[in-house]
Amino acid sequence: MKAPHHVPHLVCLALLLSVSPGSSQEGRPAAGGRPNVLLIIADDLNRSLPCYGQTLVRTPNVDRLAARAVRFDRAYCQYPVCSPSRVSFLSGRRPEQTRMFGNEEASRTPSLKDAVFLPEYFRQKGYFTARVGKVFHIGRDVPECWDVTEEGTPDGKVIYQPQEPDKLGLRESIAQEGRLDGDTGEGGHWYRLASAEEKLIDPTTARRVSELVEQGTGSGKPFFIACGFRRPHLPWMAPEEFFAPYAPETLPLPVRGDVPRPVGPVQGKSPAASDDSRRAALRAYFACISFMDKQLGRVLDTMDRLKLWDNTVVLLLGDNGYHLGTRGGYWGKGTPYEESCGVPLLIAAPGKAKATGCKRVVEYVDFYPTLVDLCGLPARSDLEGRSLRPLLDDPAAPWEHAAFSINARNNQPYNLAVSTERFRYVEHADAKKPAELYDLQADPREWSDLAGAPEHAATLDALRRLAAEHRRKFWR
Ligand SMILES: [Ca+2]
Repeated sequence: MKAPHHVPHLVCLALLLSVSPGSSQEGRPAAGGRPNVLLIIADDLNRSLPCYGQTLVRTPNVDRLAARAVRFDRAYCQYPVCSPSRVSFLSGRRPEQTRMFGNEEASRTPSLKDAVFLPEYFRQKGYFTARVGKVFHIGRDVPECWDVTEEGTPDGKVIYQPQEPDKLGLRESIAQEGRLDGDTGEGGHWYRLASAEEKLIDPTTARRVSELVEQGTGSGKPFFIACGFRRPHLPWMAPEEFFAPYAPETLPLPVRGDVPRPVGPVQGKSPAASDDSRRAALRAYFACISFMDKQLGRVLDTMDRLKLWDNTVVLLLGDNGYHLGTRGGYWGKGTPYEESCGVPLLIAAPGKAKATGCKRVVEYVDFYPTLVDLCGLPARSDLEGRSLRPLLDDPAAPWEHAAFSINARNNQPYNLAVSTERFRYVEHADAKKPAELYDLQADPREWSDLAGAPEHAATLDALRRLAAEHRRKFWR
């Protein structure tokens, strides 16, 4: 090794000027000035929000965030089920690459053995990282991503969904319960609670996230904090006050549309849920959105109190969409259609556009490169997706990209959906099932399949080629 006095003077000077103490090594505190990241995931939240036009639902805190954010009107998850969606956007790879097609496997699948997850990368680059609640799927956390990792449950233990009222000691608090009658998808069981808000998981999650945001702010490092709310995922459970604004008789019955019930992960036999039952289910889903919204408000209050908006990127998203009976009577997720793959996404970033919508088609695999870009970390070459920075600067910027979403059967990709600004193309691995084409502008519920319409033959052909290109690249 050369002695320092043998190094040319110019190089020494350059080194001195460009390297500040503590910033030159992996794992050391990042250089100052990097923004924080607050990633907020609401489980099974679809676009039933006032900022997306569903004005029956009350979400003052989502509204408040939307006033600071770009609202993406055409954002798509890559797989419309919890764990495959989350593992995809947290790894920056498509489900065909992660090979995560269900909720049963560990999040670091064999295909992700060498992958660096999004929060893991931020941690490596000197961020204080923490998660509370359902970020990876329940019980499928990746501990190496986090400095602090907590379930967000009142007793800190892992609690899966279906047993929640009993596991939380809430059996006595149930004022009313019900279930979507008829076998219409995932079942739709709901609980109206007489009280006990503070015994629920999401308030605990919000409180701990707020504390960790404060801790992160005082840590001397930028923070990456992920907040995973359970609601509005099933069981639809919330205190009475959140049901009260939604009188059943004021809720419009979901129109089923003259289309076959789509094939989701849960197979139904009879679409014949009663009107009362469907109204009760809709009410419970809306109540759970409002309940989640209140918890979101606690986190946003902390952002206000600590004056963090000027140096924090905030994302709010649903991990997948949710059908509410408007496609052939189906309630649930997992299908290749708009209400299942289309998701709400708000991004509030310092110095970027706010209180506006963006009609460009974006994908959840875009999160990873976007956050790396906005936070000034070294770009990675092993990621899918692209930085959304141009759209955060100008939501109307040119953007010629489609979104690809899949589901799988027997551990192999099955449906492939391609979304463009105007159309959705759906293909089935089963060659006997013809491809479908929908005009989302004229027919947002996708009730009218245009695949056989001569005037759309060129569109169908173009989308078929896009799908084939995608399959060639990613399906095996
Ligand atoms: Ca979900």
